[in-house]
Amino acid sequence: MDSIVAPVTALVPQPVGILRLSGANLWPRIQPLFPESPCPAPRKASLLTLRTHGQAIDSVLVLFFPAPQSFTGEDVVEIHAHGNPQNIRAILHSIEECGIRQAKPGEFSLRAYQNGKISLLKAESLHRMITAPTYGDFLSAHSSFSHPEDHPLVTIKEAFLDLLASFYAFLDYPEELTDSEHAYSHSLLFPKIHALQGLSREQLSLFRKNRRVFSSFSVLLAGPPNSGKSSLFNRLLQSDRAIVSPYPGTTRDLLEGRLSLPFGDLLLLDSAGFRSSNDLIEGMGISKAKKTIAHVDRLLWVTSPETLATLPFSTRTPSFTIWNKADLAPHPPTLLPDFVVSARTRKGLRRLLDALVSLAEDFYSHHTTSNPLLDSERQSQALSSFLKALTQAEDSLRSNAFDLALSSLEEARNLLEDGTGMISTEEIYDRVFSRFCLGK
Ligand SMILES: Nc1nc2c(ncn2[C@@H]2O[C@H](COP(=O)(O)OP(=O)(O)OP(=O)(O)O)[C@@H](O)[C@H]2O)c(=O)[nH]1
Ligand SMILES: [Mg+2]
Repeated sequence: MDSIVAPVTALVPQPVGILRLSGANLWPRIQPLFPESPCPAPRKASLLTLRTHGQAIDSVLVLFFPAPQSFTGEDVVEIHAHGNPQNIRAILHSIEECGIRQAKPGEFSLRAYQNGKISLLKAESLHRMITAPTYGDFLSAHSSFSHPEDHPLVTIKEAFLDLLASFYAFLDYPEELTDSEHAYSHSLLFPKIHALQGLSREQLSLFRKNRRVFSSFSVLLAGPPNSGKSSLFNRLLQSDRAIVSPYPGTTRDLLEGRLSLPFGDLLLLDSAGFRSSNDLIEGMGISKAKKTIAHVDRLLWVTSPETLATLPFSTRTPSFTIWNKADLAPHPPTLLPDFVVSARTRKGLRRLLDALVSLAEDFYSHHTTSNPLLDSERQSQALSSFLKALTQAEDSLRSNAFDLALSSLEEARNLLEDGTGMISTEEIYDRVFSRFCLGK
């Protein structure tokens, strides 16, 4: 396999930028970059001068993990350089000149999997650990990563193997068994099947509950045009992100901004004002805003003295009514708003923000679990198909069609093995690793 390299850290200005390399017999390949240094001692940081065509370009920390005691199972080198993105690009280029190609996303993890360093389930837990939107999700992924034996698919597989063993024993019963003994062992299979179905359904529903359009706590500003949604969006984010103008219909697309809070992000969304419009693009924005309402954790329905209106349809999304432009009229004539604010004078904004922050805190403390969960859509699909095959086996067993039951159980077994990582095809990269970030 050829040697690969990728930046592990983002290419943005920062104190340190890290490059990771993996391959067989790696040090001799990159030796030209460190002409005066011998191969660094394994797993010890060495401060070296990195040279391109003999010219010193940076002082870097180098870590060498010889095969097989490395993440990928091959020789791995990490170079910690000064994090200017231009510097990292230049070092990357010098490494490529040594005949080392840039890695594809997830290629390091793919090699770790191919070299038996991690199982497929562990690889997916690792991916979930890196991308987890909340600390609770991170802990859940971490617990699957460090205790793969507790992974829901492994627990289900154990219970399934027990069922399979009982089924084979039932099929093999000697002739001399009485009918009642036979019926007894037949009936023993059903509780096992039901327990497995319960376990699988529970995991599938937990996975669905955890799968959200917006992974962070999300708040949508919606309302009639010109009510001051974008002005509030900017004020809450303390940055001039959205265009504000006196012309109704200014905002078209959904705009996203984030407030980083100690327990997780608060995702704030600004949207197009609701009205009937003949403008194609504005209409698209309005329909996007309407669809988004169902996917957010909280709706802020913003009205103002010039644009008093109520939400034109009902929704299950909890909402606050905001009376904006209180500097023009301190009290709405009809509705009783949850918050009276003025984006212009900042009146009432602190109270609104405090309320949102406390909702976000509540969300992050309740909506996260550190219990092991399924890690990916792929696992969830495998488990759904397994459940179907299991239910088919149950039906066949009820009508004493044992051959059919056997073939459904064999199918269920294959599906579960697929889910836990016995995938036998090259599809594996496309299905699992290509979603990983670069350098992982
Ligand atoms: N007096 C007053 N004017 C405001 C206030 N908030 C916003 N405005 C003004 O109202 C106008 C519309 O503000 P926007 O923030 O663009 O309103 P919007 O709801 O985003 O409008 P659309 O994007 O068109 O739906 C601008 O001229 C703002 O300066 C406020 O609290 N008081
Ligand atoms: Mg706007």
